[in-house]
Amino acid sequence: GIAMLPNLSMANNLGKNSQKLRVAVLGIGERGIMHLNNLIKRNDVDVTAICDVDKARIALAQKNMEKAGQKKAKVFGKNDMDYRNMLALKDVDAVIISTPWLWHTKMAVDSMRAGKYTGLEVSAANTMEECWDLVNVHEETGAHLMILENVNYRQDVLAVLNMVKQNLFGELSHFRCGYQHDLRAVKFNNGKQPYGGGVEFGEKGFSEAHWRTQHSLLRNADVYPTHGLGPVAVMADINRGNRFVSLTSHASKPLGLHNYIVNHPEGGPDHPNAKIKWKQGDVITTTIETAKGETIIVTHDCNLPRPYSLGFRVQGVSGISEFDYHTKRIHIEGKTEGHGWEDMDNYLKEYDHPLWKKYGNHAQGAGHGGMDFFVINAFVESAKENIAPPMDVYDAAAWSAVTPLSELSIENNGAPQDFPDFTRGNWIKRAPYNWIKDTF
Ligand code: A2G
Repeated sequence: GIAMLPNLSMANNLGKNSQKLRVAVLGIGERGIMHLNNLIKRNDVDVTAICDVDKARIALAQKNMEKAGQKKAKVFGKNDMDYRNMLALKDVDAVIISTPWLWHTKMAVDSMRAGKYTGLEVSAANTMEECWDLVNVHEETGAHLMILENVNYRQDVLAVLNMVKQNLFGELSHFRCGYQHDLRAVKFNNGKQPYGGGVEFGEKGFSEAHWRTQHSLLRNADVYPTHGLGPVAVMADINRGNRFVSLTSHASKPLGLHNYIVNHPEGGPDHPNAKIKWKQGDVITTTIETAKGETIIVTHDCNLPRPYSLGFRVQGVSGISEFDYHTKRIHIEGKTEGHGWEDMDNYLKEYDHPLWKKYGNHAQGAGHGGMDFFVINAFVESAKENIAPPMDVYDAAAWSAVTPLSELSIENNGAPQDFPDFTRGNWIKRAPYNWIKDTF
């Protein structure tokens, strides 16, 4: 544990009695175990409680904690509602929630009501009512909520944010982003392992196929907007001098999931799942307008064969950048020669974010190319001081609101839908979080 963190001076910000932050981990699936593994490496955190209804996942968590030399955590999960008994514990300061989407808001609301500093996985909320629940309960209780959007900490994303803050692109005008990830082998498996091997889901599916696939069956909406939109929202100062005003959304027809079932060796045209009519269109395109007059095109593309890409584009009066894992290119007026693209490597080096300069090497092992370290680091550091996190409840609500609003727009032939102002007018005077620093 401690030896792996040579350059971290943890514990210098702790409360008066220099206690460690006592964290409960709620949900220990594929995501929760990654958070647990990162938490137990830190010397400023004690994981005091864990909760999952699956005994095998509890056993895995206990094994990892023992290996890391951690004290035994209290165990919860004897039924679906046992998490509330965990939230009642006095020796829990903060809670990390990585559960199926339909549990997110319920659990986050209960956690804030129990006075816990709450970290909530993406996407935060499924309906407009849930978006408001998060905001209302935060305001009632004063308990903070951080949306755990790891992509906001991706190295290229933070470098481009640095470019934005240093005005490289000039006044901003347009963004593109999205979640473009072939999830067919995530949505279907054989009930034995998390990824692939069959065309089962729901009761017969394992891990995400057990609960996530249902959303493609029942909703024609961008059900997963935050990996793309989170980073763009921060670049555009959303909820802090700017806000999402309205959106329109369109969906292509649903072909991908049916096609996958029919062509899979474990499926075929006579497989019962081949009869299913999927509701979610394969490519969902949403255009958001902001108060400052920018537009943002958000794409949800998860049911067709394709390489992974969040498809970022940042454009302003002085230039443009398009970047994802495969392509990174830029054109800056007065800097880039000619009318073509310039490779972005030099810019990414020059504008590398202070956090990545400081912790980049250490973060590499943390998952998703390192960004998982930074999102947990920001959560822990904010929770230790009990201050508003970098990505707060208003961000969670505004980013997640794309799901119900895109659904309404698609249902109404692309009719515009207004975003509520979750900040109740305060977006005008809320100062942007200082993202360009080397702490969190
Ligand atoms: O695929 C990726 O890891 C996603 N994360 C995650 O959110 C989830 O959808 C997963 C599916 O198993 C990113 O794209 C950053």
